[in-house]
Amino acid sequence: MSSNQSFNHFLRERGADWDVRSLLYHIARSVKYINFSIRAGNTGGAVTQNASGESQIAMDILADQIISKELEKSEIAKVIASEEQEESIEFPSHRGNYFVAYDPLDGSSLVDANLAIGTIFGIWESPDMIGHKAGDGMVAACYAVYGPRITLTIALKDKGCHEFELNDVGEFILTRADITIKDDTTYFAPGNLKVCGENPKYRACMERWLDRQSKLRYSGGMVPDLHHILSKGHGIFTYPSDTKQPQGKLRLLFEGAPFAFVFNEAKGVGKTQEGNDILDTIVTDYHQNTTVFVGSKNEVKAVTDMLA
Ligand code: AHM
Ligand code: MG
Repeated sequence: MSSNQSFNHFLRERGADWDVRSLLYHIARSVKYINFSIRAGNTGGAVTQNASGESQIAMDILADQIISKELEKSEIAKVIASEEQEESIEFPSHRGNYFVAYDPLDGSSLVDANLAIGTIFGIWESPDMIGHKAGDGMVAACYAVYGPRITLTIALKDKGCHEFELNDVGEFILTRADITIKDDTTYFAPGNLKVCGENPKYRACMERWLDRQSKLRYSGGMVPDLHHILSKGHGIFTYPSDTKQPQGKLRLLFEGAPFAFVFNEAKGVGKTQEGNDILDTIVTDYHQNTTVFVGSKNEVKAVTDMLA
């Protein structure tokens, strides 16, 4: 689709309320700054560790700072939580009451290889998530893909899933409205393949895809891998648990829930390995992990049934 519709104009027409649009405005600004930094900045190796004990590169830290500053400026986010910071940050003076969780630079280990990476955001109306289902009060989710083109895909509660692209004057322009995905697929993106060594059921899923001559589309970056599914209109991404990571590797609030929300709005699904809705998981910790099975409905059901 070609259009000249700016994302703010489009979202206003879709009835997104002012606070959410204002948060998204600041999120879009942070995505532009992160993009500049990736193109011009330090893409070097590990410098430190994050809250989950994983390696951070300088870009992880810079992206995190860019986003927290922008969300502070918004005066609408009351509490923010980042994959790169152990503690959430509260802004008691902010007039808004929103909670924003974000992964500043997902797939940052791919930066040196010049593969596509992304940023993920979830937005909730209530500032306190602990003890609630991950989907309770969730009003929006979005993610940016830093690839040959820079895209921002935004899903709003009951208002669909839409893609915008950064143009050469720094505006996000609508490229695809109302993205939907089909129930069946011929694409697969199998994360954590090493699980095949310890879990014969996951190996059986692999063999099923090979027998069906499904097409492998896996980059190692969750954001571009899931954007592939939404762009092609079908697919499945899987990231099961293993003995070292019994709850999975990916984070519930920073990765699993935002994408489950996006896929629900696109008529797909986001499930755990047990076949439950990711958005029904009770939040006990901002950094808790989840297994992730997202994409085309029938395919996710077939695979989670096989793993049961
Ligand atoms: P990150 O948030 O530390 O970048 O980790 C998340 C990434 C996902 O993008 C990707 O799907 C997954 O880790 C791949 O992990 P692995 O290569 O360890 O299986
Ligand atoms: Mg991540």
